[in-house]
Amino acid sequence: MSKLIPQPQPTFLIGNLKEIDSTHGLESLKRLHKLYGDIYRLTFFNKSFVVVCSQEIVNFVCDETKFDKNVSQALEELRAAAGDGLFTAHTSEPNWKLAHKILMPAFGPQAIRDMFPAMMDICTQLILRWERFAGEEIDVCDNLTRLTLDTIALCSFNYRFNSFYHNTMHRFVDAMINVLIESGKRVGRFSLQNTLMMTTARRYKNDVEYIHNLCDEIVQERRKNPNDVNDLLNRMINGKDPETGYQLSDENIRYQMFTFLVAGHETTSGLLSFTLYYLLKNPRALQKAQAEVDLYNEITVDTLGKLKYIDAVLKETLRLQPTAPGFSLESKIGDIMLPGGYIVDKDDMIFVLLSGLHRDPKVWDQPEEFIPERMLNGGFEKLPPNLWKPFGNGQRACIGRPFAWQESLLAIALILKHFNIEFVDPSYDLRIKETLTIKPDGFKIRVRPRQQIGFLLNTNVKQSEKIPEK
Ligand code: FDE
Repeated sequence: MSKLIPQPQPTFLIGNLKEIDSTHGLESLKRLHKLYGDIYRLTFFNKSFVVVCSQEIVNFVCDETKFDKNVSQALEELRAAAGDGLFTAHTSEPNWKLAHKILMPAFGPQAIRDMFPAMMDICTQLILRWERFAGEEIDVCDNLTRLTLDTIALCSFNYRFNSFYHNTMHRFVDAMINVLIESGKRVGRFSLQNTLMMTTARRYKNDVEYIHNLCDEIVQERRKNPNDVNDLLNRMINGKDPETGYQLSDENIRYQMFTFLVAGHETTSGLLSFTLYYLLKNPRALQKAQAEVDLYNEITVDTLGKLKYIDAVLKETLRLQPTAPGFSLESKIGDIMLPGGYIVDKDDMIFVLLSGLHRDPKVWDQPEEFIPERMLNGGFEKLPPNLWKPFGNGQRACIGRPFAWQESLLAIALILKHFNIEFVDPSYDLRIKETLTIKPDGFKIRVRPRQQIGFLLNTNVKQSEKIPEK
């Protein structure tokens, strides 16, 4: 027996648009999850979308023989800047497969290890800056966004934004944020409205152009001064499909660069910010994480693999705050019945709401609590499948996962090794800022250097090793 998917009462023409707060869309979806349960339908204008929140249903839709990534309307809008780059491409577009094949090896284990020195370079800039700001207020997201943006640009394109050396963020960041926010807003407007809002439309166009020009400049520079480094940019420029010999076009390279700069820093900066937030809210976890880094005098690429507790902290943070808050799917085989007897058809966009999945009380014990221990020793891998999906699903899952992981382990390890951290406002309660991704809003900390600091200036002498004064 099939059942009707619950839906709030739609309004003529705009459907359920009024249910969604335009700056806190995710909060609206969470609210509707509480009201309507693990599956509900929303219609916007003439589009229908089905939000799924339980492990049982998500597990079903993660079957790639039946479902594929859906390029949602928000992603469709983003194609003005990201075109058929990996993130915004339909799986059926030839450029998705081509780029996937050519670029995958750039994120393989050896390639990621080779990026360690560049990651360390940028992370060291953060540590030095925080040392100078000891005791002062630090805006966490701002600093960590500088870190992740500079890291992806240096590792992938050997380009330096030098964000830590400027007061304001690079113009690229403003342009990018504007493009992300505006792409989101365009979804909630009639297309005529989008055309009529001329100032907004002009700014959008200028920002996209600025981003593309910057990408083109980086490519031209590399073509003028080629090197044999095995980085992402060289793969984009020189990589060939081994079977067909096809290469990425100049236009597609530009789209991929924008894609990697965006996907490679927004989500990771959110992850690191939420991690510090949860550590501060859970002093015992903070203590354990700090004790773990203190086992090592130096943080090398090999140390990172041994930081099992911090690894668990990152995983648990992504469970509670998946910084890419969901992903979209569609049926490949027409009408299909989901567990519970609900039928979706081929035009329904299915949205996996990760805040629902990651807190599904049927599969997670104490789902609202931050308990990194549950992620230790294979943790959730022993639980039912597809209950933790912060990196998406299957062949369309995140290509940057190992990159983001190494970068995050390194950042958290270095921060905890060198500083004691505290809230500026101990009563701070999590507020969430949404663009396409989520970040803590207004989260500030103070840092105090710990005694053994000084490695950067090569004065790596522990207190106990100092020559005693007579
Ligand atoms: C992807 C991704 C995803 C899926 C989406 C859909 O499905 O729609 C997700 C969920 C994600 N991703 C998430 C994340 C998180 C973090 C932290 C990250 N992510 C990071 C990163 C870094 C980098 C570089 C990246 N990332 C990138 C990327 C890309 C390119 C993509 C697309 C892929 C394909 O092919 O599709 C993604 N990412 Fe991420």
